[in-house]
Amino acid sequence: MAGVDYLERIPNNVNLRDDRRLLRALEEWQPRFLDWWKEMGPEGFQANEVYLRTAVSVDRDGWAQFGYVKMPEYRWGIFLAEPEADRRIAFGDHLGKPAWPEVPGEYRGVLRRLIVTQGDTEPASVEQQRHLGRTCPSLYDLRNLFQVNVEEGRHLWAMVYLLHAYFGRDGREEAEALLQRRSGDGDKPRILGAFNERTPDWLSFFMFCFFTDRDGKYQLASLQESGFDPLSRTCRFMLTEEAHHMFVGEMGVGRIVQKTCELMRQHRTDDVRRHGGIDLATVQRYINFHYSVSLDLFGSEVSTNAANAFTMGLKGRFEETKKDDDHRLVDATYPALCLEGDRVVTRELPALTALNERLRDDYIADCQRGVDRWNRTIKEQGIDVELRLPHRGFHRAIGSFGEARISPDGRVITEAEWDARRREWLPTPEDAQFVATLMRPAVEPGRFAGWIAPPARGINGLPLDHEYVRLTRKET
Ligand code: BYC
Repeated sequence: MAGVDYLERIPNNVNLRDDRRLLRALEEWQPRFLDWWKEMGPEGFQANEVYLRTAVSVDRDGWAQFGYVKMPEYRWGIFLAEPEADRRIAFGDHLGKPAWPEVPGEYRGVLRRLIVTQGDTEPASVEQQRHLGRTCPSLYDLRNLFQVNVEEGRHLWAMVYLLHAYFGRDGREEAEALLQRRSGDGDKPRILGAFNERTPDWLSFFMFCFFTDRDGKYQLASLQESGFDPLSRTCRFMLTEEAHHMFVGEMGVGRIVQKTCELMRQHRTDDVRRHGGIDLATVQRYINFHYSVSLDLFGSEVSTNAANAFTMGLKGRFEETKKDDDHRLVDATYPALCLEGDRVVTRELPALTALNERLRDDYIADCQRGVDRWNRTIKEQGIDVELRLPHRGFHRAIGSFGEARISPDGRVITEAEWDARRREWLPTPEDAQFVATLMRPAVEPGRFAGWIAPPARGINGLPLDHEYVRLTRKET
């Protein structure tokens, strides 16, 4: 095992016991984290045993151990991937120099901002999802929700460790503030837009895991390239956990689509609402919403922040080390879709300032692969409908498209057309009300709500009717 110390109050593989000052600071933060978890984490179920996986090693194989845990007793801790011997900075002005074990003084502010922005999303998502347990479609799904939640909690720990260990007093203050902001709060909202939206039902939850957690994958993959080695190592390990969250999203939506298609065939109708299913038109509107707010998370098409973070060696591109260019991009260009008057055109932008757009392109291609798999499910059922990602300019708030109205098929449209058609394109209050009527808990082992198909297999080789969350004990 790669040295995770579980005997300590804070499990870790960073020799915390040898740094008394840091240990004390984190031990002071720990009860405040637990207070936040109890106040803002999953509502109810805190006294129930949940079949969770816990990290016991950062090795590629077998880092996870499965067992029943009450969520407040989950072993949140600090796990960094193993250091790479003689790791070098792979891009920007410091290309080829040894990776930094400490924060370079001149980049302190920029680096802290990146870490705080990343850290802020983690508790935000737990807050957004806190009421979902009450309406779970099965014990299997309930357990997956809680697994995602505790791991987002651990990702908060990962960023808080960096703030405490490397940013002194400012870092400690930022770590406090991460527990003070609240998703959707008018006075102290979370930093990024999508993390202040509501996740009121399980369709939204699965969409969030598919689209918004996938932004996490691409942002973490870019931060994993960082010249600041502790950030790189922590992101490398976080990415192994992130994969499960996207799996939950893709399978969740896929299982809804599967069930919808079964109902369409059985009743020979598209209107499966009458039969307790979620019609594909509604699924499409939820895709349109969650995809567009997640696209905003990549920032503007042209960004000097992104250019600076790259040039400074703090945030690279997705799979930076696999690219065979000069990794400096000073003279390079990158084609990007932009709004010019009332037309959407492709322009060659300076590659450095177009880094957000490039990452968004990687993300879009990845989303498309998932949508293709959902469409295969539909086709296998002999149904002639295709789910689609809307145009990247649709329903955007950040970047040049934020200034115009774009239809899902990429036309610049008038405000009047937008008003007339937005109900076709985005979830309506009636959609949300309908979906809410389906949200009735299915909590008997092996039972699944009528709007979602069971998964192909259970967790860790266990059967589908396993009691993944023990509800025998009274909820708190
Ligand atoms: N909402 O230069 P620009 C995850 C601000 S998800 C509100 O275009 P930049 C997870 C921006 O801050 C991954 N504000 O943007 C998923 C800037 O403000 P200032 C989270 C926004 O800096 C599910 C201004 O607009 N990680 O892990 O190039 C569950 C101009 O912006 C938004 C990260 O995001 C927005 N959507 O890029 C749990 C990585 N977008 O400077 C977890 C760290 C932009 O004018 N963050 N703004 O005050 C970053 O790399 C960058 O900050 C961003 C923005 C990519 C977010």
